[in-house]
Amino acid sequence: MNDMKPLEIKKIFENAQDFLPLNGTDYIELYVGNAKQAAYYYKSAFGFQTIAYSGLETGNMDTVSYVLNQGKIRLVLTSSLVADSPINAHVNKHGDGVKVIALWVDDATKSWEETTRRGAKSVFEPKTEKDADGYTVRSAIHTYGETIHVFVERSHYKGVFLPGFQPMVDANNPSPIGLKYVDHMVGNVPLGNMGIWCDFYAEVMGFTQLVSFDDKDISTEYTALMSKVMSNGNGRIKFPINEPAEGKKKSQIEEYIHFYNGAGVQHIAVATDNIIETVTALRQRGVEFLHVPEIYYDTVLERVGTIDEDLEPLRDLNILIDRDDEGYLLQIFTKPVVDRPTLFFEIIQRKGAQSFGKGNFKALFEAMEREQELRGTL
Ligand code: TYF
Ligand code: FE
Repeated sequence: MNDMKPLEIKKIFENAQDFLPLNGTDYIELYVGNAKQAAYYYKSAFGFQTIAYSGLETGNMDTVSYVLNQGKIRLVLTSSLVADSPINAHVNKHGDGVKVIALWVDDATKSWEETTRRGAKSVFEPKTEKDADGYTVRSAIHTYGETIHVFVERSHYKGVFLPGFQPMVDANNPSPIGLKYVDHMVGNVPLGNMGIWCDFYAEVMGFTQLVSFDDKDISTEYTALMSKVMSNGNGRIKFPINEPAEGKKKSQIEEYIHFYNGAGVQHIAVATDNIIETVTALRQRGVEFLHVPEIYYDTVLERVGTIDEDLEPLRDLNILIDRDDEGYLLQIFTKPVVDRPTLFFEIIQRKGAQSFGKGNFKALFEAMEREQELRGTL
């Protein structure tokens, strides 16, 4: 410590200060072809409730957005009302997909200054938006592909979402099915780009690397991939970044990159306190999940040891189990929720474990390959 140069000490001090404190995920915005119908899907299939709206009726002549909520999760579904818009271009290129991962901060101006000073490319400078319920400050930077991070400062706002949105009460709102918060969001990037984006999260956003998987951990016949998990200081934001590993046939990551036409969000993992109830409800509502063969359950308890749940409902629902030093986790993956084989959801219940289900990778990726085979994209 004593023979450290002043610059090194400054760097450590800066990191300890956490130049980008994040309170959590604020919202996830998808650009979609038909927001009204997408909202209906997330409501009826996933138990989200409509809370706010922006569109023609609110004086917005260009775009329409439905804001859905469940637990702490806010999903925004946005479509264009006009031709030749950036939203249409996005949908044309990527299909329906995640445009914005918004992060809740105390100071959106400082968040923008600190990140752009470290090399982030600005999308928009800090701007104040107001209505009768107060004001918010938002700013935004680019991340992988055409995905962006919006910093949202909302301590002076008591409205239901953001200025300009009107509350939307829907008598047909479904009851929630136990989705609580965003656990992590995964980005797929092209071969050779994982390091670039991990460095971005480290240098520009002050994140640290939690874990790293290489193709020895996660190689099946086709799906070789590399993955590194980046996390912010308080651990509320976790962004695994995947890239295809070299020398294999078409891995699921390449399939994604092909259909998404570049890097983008691959999956949104949402936490539940009761995965058996949540997945039962999702299946009843028609959500489709990847299927892992029954044989997985013959040996799983030998691998993970004793768990609180009965194995039978987990087997019936096809929920996967993994254990690490800190505890265990239960997880399951939906099939793609959009037309292209791109975006999907993970439902996860953590019982101590803070890892990502490494013990399930082989079974999971083989299940994904069977789907690829059906699509003829393997
Ligand atoms: O987020 C994770 O790391 C786990 C496992 O293409 C995983 O959910 C990793 C890569 C992938 C799909 C799932
Ligand atoms: Fe995941």
